[in-house]
Amino acid sequence: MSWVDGFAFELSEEVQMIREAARSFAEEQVLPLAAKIDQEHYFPSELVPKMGALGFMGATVPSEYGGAELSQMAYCLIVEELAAACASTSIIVSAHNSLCVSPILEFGSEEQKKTYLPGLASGSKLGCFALSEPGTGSDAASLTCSVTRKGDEYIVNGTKNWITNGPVADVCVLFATQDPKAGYKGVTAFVHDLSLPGITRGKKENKLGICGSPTCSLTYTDVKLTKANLLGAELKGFNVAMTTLNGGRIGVASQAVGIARAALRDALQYSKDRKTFGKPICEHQSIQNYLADMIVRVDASRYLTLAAAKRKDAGLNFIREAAMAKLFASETAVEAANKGVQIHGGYGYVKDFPAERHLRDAKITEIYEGTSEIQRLVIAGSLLKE
Ligand code: COS
Repeated sequence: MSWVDGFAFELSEEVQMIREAARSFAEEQVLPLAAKIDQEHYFPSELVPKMGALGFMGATVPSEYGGAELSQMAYCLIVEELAAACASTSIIVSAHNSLCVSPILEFGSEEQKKTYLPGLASGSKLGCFALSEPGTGSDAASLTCSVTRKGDEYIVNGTKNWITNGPVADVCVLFATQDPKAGYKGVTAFVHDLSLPGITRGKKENKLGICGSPTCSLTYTDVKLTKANLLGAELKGFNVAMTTLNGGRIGVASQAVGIARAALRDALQYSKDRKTFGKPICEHQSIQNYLADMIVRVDASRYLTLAAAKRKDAGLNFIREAAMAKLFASETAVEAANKGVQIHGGYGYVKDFPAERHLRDAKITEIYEGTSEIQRLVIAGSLLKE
């Protein structure tokens, strides 16, 4: 077993096979595209159907809806493998699965599952999640995007922000408020096609990292939805959002583990190739200290992440564990990527080497699907409740 696998958990034969398949795909088909994806802000559309065929786009979806019916643990390992090759590709998959497919699976009617899941699971359709707004991020209950019921129709007006996959998505899980004064008790969730009249996509955001994962705003102007679009019950949308984000945080934690692993992989190789003072820099103690700190945190992050996934698979409460995994893994990704740049010296600061990309890619994991500050609130809140 190599350091890349880590020591955490005995994996079933099936999960090991899935990890191997994901690793082969990531190394052979994703890694060679990673620099182009980053530098040209290139959305790797050719990878999506391939990942659909491998079961990555409907990882936990039951086979009756065209999915791969995998465990959360297997899903986490797929996201980690993809992230170790290309962080952009991993979040395209993770946002699609965790934030669009999962709430449809968990809260959707039979009709909605039949309508949306087969296309999403095959990769012929891409999903997104519209919760944040220009003035609403961490304070997720203070939505201003409004929904008004008129007979059997729901009319939506407002703007949603930071929509991962937004520029290319086909299906959206949307949150809007029926009563802004009611806070979280006014929120209703919907699932709908993005081809509906009245929806406009904003400009593609020019981001620091994960540059191949396209992000935009979505503006709704008198968009007509019906009961068929209601995801869960009216006014129960905040629960849909929070439940979805609890799961999403395990996905982001897996992405962060993958990025940290990539930073270590590249720094380790560089430290063997680069010589100073007459020997490879990996023979200097200061570099060894960095490498040791990196692997400890990578393994610990994976351990926390798979522990949260295991609890989810077992049907146990995993809110605190998911927040802990995301918090620790995302801070690990930033720290490992930063050390990776330091080990590369000047070569870490230029785009000829992937070290600087890992640092730019890592930063977002401390921000999206709940900032580190929000994760600490969730963790402390759960302690105080006990
Ligand atoms: N999982 C399930 N339910 C949750 C929850 C969680 N993690 N956090 C809160 N809830 C429930 C509470 O139990 C409560 O429901 P009941 O009244 O039925 O018990 C309800 O939600 C409101 O809880 P609370 O009053 O704590 O909500 P707040 O408005 O204070 O918000 C935080 C709580 C800050 C934790 C929440 O807004 C949050 O997670 N914000 C981050 C949002 C985010 O991740 N945005 C990124 C978007 S994706 S890029």
